[in-house]
Amino acid sequence: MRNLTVKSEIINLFGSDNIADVWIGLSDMITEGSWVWEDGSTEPTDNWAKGQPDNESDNEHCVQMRRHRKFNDVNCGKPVQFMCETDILM
Ligand SMILES: [Ca+2]
Ligand SMILES: [Ca+2]
Repeated sequence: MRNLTVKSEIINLFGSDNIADVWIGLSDMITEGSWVWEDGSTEPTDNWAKGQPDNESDNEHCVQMRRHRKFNDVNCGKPVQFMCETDILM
């Protein structure tokens, strides 16, 4: 995610009430509590669902977006939908 504007647009696009549980490419696998996007950026997010991230059972290091565009850390092995980032060629 290259900037907050793009990130917000993606969240708005995928965060409808009809789409839930989508991987967003954010994790704290390297250092617990230090959230890093797939592109290596560390832009903070305030989209956490209430009580999240909770690192339940000390085993939640990947972030999914739930309904209403709220984020939750979950086990990285959980099978959910995902989104990809790509450059636009013009
Ligand atoms: Ca974690
Ligand atoms: Ca959680």
